Amino acid sequence: MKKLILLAAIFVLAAPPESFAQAARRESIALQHGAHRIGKRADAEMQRWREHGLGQFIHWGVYAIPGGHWEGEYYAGAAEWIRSWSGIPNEAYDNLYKQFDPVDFDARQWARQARDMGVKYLIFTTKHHDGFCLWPSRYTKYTVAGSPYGKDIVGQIVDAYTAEGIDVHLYFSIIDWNHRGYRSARPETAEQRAAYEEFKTFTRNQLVELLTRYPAVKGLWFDGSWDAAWIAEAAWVDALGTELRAMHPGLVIGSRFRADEFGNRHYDANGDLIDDYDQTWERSLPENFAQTNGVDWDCVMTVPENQWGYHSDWRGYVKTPYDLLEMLVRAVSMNGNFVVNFGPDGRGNIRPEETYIAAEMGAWMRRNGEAIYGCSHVAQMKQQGWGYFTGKNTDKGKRVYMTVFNRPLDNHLRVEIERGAALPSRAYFLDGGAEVEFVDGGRNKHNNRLLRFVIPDNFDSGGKPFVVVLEFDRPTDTTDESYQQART
Ligand code: H79
Repeated sequence: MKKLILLAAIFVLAAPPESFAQAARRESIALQHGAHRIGKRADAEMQRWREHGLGQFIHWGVYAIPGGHWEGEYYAGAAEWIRSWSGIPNEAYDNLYKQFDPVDFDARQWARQARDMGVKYLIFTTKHHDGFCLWPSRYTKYTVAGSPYGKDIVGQIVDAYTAEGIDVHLYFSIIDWNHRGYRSARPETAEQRAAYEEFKTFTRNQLVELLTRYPAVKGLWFDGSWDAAWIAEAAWVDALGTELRAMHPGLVIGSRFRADEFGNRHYDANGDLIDDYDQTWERSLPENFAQTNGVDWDCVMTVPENQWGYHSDWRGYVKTPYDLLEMLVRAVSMNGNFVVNFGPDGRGNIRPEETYIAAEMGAWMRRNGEAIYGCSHVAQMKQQGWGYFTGKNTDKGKRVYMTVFNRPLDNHLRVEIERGAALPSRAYFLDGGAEVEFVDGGRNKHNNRLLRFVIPDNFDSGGKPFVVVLEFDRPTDTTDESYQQART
């Protein structure tokens, strides 16, 4: 018996399984340009980002002028990609900026609409793959300064959104079809190498310029970093990131900026997330919480199937406000931010579909936003078919929000609470505050507690998702792992 206890003690002292796995993994490859931090950022700026829940993306540039058409021909790709289409000569596209004159553009109106939608941060395209700059960059003539419009658009956006209390993050594509030194494939000849060096310097100068001109911005959202030429510059890109962070403390950068020295993107050779949040979820959501790897992440989503810039003729399924709210709550229930894309037209108008979405989502967020902002994953409740759990800690315990998208026919919202976890003391509708009765449904074979929350027959949410709040008087301090065990 003594021997057994001794053995057990040695085992426990020697290595708790998790940290052992991590240590072993960390030792396996010493990386120069992998993740520079293990685990989540713990500072106030990152916490602020994490609590946003809902964001807005805006794709705007000269591609909004053709709007997915050229000389009467329909372009079936994403509107912001139209320059790459064989149906349009590059030279014709590269001269479109001479017509860029969005007379209806009103940054303050956009910002007010975003505020009323409940958006907490904006990601704005400073420069997409075509290379056209929406700020008057010193480093190229291909900017808004050379257009009939003439004025700085990025500056107006940063000021207007910041004034509405909305954080601004700058989208920047490292693809630049307008720069002679840009290339996707690795440079091979000396000439190509020299040209690419010029492009690198240009890119660095523009990023430094953006952070210098717009000190209010909170982060950079990179795109295009899958290029082999960029991946091969891992050490240089890493140094650039260090430089940008040093000049702008608190800067938030996602995983789509740089690769490690082995060409791994998003997650380095040791499996650790590169930079501050996982940026892989473009137009899709993780299928479950386990798929998120427990890191911070965002999901950027188009309203139609795959159009970011303005396309005058959307084909295929167009999402409803209900769809987008469902995705938003699902994202937050898995610790993600959800970012809805808008593609204003060439005159500077937000299209009617997006105006409708902003109004509908905003109306819902005004009444139910508490279930989104500052909320995170709830580990001790099992996902149910009626909707999603989100939660946050309170002074004395915890509040869990159940957002219902599929109201069960028998009006019973079934809940399974992990054994050992706290039980709620009361429940109420978030909108209006009416009490919601609940009954004890006993325990299941895993010894988890079953509860049923009873929606009154005459309750009418007007066809909209609704939220039931559960108040817990003590913290529900269980872990994902223990719930996992409870289910096996
Ligand atoms: O700005 C929007 C899109 O225009 C942009 N990102 C969003 C936010 C975007 N650019 N490209 N893509 C999205 C996807 C492109 C994938 C491809 Fe590829 C690039 C297909 C071929 C080259 C990925 C990289 C797959 C193969 C290489």
